[in-house]
Amino acid sequence: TTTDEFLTPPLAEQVDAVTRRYAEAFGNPPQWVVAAPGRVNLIGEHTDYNAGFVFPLAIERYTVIAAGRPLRIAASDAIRVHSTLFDETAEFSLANLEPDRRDWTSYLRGAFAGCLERGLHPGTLDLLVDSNVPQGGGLSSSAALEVATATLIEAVTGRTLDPVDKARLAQRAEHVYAGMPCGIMDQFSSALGAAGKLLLIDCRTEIAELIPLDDPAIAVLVINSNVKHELTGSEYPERRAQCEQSARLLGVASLRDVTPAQLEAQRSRLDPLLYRRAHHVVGEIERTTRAAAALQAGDWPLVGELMYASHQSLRDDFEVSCPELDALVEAARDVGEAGGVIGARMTGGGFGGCIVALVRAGREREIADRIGAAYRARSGIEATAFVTKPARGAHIIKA
Ligand code: GAF
Repeated sequence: TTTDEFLTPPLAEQVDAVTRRYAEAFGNPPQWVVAAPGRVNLIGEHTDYNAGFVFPLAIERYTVIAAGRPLRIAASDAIRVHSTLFDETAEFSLANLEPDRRDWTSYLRGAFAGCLERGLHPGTLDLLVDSNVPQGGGLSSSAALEVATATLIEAVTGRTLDPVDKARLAQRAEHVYAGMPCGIMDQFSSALGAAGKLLLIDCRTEIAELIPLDDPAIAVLVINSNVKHELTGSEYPERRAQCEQSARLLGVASLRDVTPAQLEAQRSRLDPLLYRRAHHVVGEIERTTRAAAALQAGDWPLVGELMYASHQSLRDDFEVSCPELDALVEAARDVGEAGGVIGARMTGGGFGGCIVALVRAGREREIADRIGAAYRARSGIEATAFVTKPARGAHIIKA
């Protein structure tokens, strides 16, 4: 496997680089610097918009934004933003935050709009945005950008948003400005992530239980298939609609309200396709709470089994996997417990992106290499991999 910065560079280094680049781009040092992470989901996929449980962690990969007041004469509501990713500078006005889905500044504009609605008025700013969250890899680079923007506005205005409300604001930006009807998991993880902790989020109450993942013998390995099938755009809303329709036919507010036994008893109310969709969701919600309990008990074989079962269900019942993700998970399974792999599954929305594997610490590189070699032989594609610990959520670095 090509190890793409297998060990993530410390956030402090990224912040130094961003601070220097801000000064180069805008002529003075930044006044404010903030960071918000991406996330990887250990288990609980396509359950968030069904009011179910998810079990993600924020990762040590951050979107960092540096900001200051413009040196030049600028309109009082002008926002100028430079992206290190696109090496591009764009400008927009706080007086006109209409959604334009083709524009990369949409995520920022959506977060600005949400903050203005809540009475946070930052005024004119120069921004420099940098990120080492892989783009398009299903690791919530867009949520990191939305949450980082809202955090920056908190820093500038000296106001604090309730972190769950900040996640909702960022989720709404995704809905309205990116046209993606996502659940709350990604923005919640970025806003509320905690070092050394997984978040068992109850998406109905929007309350998270922090569960330690600090066993030094266990590591989280993320492997990127480096493919992204352009299906997510149409398939995600379709899956969401199918879940809602299933809930209606079963006479409940959401699939969270159905147990596996109830689903079996009422199977005849759903056509075979809707049954499979509901079967995934109802089973996945149960797997997620079981995995959280197993992880706390240190029952690693059970955690692994539940991860593989989750993948299979996403592949066969929910149909959001793809041959590349299946190949990576199979390769992980072939390495197996004897080779140090506890469990693996696709993570995020699907149709490409990453798998997450829980592995024995100290063997991460060897495992990534073996999985990468098998994947290359099968697909001809180079995977990229990195290890991460559960990371701290969005925070202000300089104010
Ligand atoms: C995407 C969405 F943004 C999340 O809300 C979640 O539904 C996930 O897919 C699937 O679990 O990341």
